Amino acid sequence: MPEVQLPPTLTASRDGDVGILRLSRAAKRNALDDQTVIGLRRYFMEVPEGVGAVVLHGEGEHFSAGLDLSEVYLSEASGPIDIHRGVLHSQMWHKAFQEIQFGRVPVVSVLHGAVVGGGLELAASTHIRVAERSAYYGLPEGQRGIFLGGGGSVRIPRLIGVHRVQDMMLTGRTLSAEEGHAAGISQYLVADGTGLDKGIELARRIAKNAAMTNFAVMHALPRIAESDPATGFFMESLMAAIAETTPEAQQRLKDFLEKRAAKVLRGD
Ligand code: 1HE
Repeated sequence: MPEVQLPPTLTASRDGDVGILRLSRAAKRNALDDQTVIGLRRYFMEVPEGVGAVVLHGEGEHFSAGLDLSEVYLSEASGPIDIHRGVLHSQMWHKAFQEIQFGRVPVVSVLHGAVVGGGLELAASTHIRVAERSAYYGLPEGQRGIFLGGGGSVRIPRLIGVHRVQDMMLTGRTLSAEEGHAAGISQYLVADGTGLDKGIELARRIAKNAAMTNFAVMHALPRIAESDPATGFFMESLMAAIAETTPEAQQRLKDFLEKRAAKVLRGD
């Protein structure tokens, strides 16, 4: 029973402290129409109480075919070309994906089949990407005559470099799951059909972390990484002081020192 009002193209469920959100528009290869993008924003703004991490995955053979092209095709009924409307449309995506990247809890995406255009932009806004071997990545905007619009120009080059994004967009080149993994898209590469279990396993681990550490990793780390070093070192020292003085950190430190906490072992 979804606790958040969602469109029929999204299905929410729960496994303990892990929220699971499924793109549920397989007939259209999980193409992202406006109601789905707005629904994504709403879900991540209202992540149910008690959920410590979310897994995002797609129904059917593909994670997502990207932007629903029928919504940007301007038929005669759509009225005159309106640049302002285009900007607002892109900004609607930005707001939704910001809510994922800088939201309440870390998000693990599970990728399979086509992860293209806006689908790759969506994946890039999540924190951990688990790719099944069937996954492949493409940015067919060049072929469609359009451009990235869901924050991909900002996020995807940070994952794989401007040169690879230019190659994919200019030549239509797709990357296989293995190529994408080597380039930096996915942190995990798993067998077909095992991605969701892996994603849930990772999300369970994430949900067990101290909430302040997860917050710092989501909100402080990326900003520190992009700051000039002097500002970054100072922001890091502040974040470290905030985290270590929380009661939860103190309890966890005590548990370790009194031999009640797990050690860090090879293969963890
Ligand atoms: C769609 C879309 C879509 C499928 N918008 N309707 N994205 C693309 O350019 C990718 C376009 N899609 C494809 O290349 C293929 O559909 C797939 C490789 C993903 C899957 O192929 P396949 O053979 O399994 O499915 P299909 O027969 O092509 O599609 C099934 C239906 O989904 C069909 O509709 P139907 O009514 O004829 O059954 C397709 O029209 C529909 N469909 N993809 C609308 N994308 C914020 S800016 C982001 C910019 C971008 O994302 S650009 C990339 C857009």
